[in-house]
Amino acid sequence: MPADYRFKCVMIGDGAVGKTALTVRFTEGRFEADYKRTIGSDFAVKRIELPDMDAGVTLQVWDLAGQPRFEFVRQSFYRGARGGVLVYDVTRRRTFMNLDSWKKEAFDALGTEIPLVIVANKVDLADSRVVPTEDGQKYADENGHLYVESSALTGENVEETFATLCRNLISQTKDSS
Ligand code: G3D
Ligand code: MG
Repeated sequence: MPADYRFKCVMIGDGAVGKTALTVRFTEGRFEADYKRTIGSDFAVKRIELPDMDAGVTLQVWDLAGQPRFEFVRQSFYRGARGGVLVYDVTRRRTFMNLDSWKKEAFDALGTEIPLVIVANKVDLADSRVVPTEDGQKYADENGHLYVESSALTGENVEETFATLCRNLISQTKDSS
């Protein structure tokens, strides 16, 4: 019988990089042009089957509506997270420069480091892209993170982002047991 896992992961990164779009695309299989009504404050759930690992994962994906203004909101957002999806927008270099501060916030709140997938989102906007693949890949390699290029708009690599994270979390769980 396949092994069964449950993980919580958090979507982090600057505003408007596509955290909600990726979450909705992944958990509901669709893209909405207008995200004024975002996923409230808690989480969406999605089941992922990973036949290659003989495993299935029930993944809780936590996404924040707006920026967390209060410490207690931040604490409950991060509490129990086993992995993170750290997103930037390839058309805005600032969002790439801010990756370190998001990492720090997450690791500080958790009191420990967790596996992260660095996601270069909006690759469909090829003409306005300013952060090349090499930069994102280099950042991920140097910091020991995974790296995926995605588009919530086309759906490119969205499943892969979460599957990659789950594979990593499963390996880590196996290592420590
Ligand atoms: P956030 O949750 O990180 O704040 P959102 O970001 O998911 O709300 O996305 C911010 C804006 O970027 C939205 O546009 C959304 O449609 C757009 N977006 C998200 N992902 C992609 C993508 O992969 N490609 C493109 N082209 N656009 C994307 P609006 O206009 O609704 O503000
Ligand atoms: Mg959002």
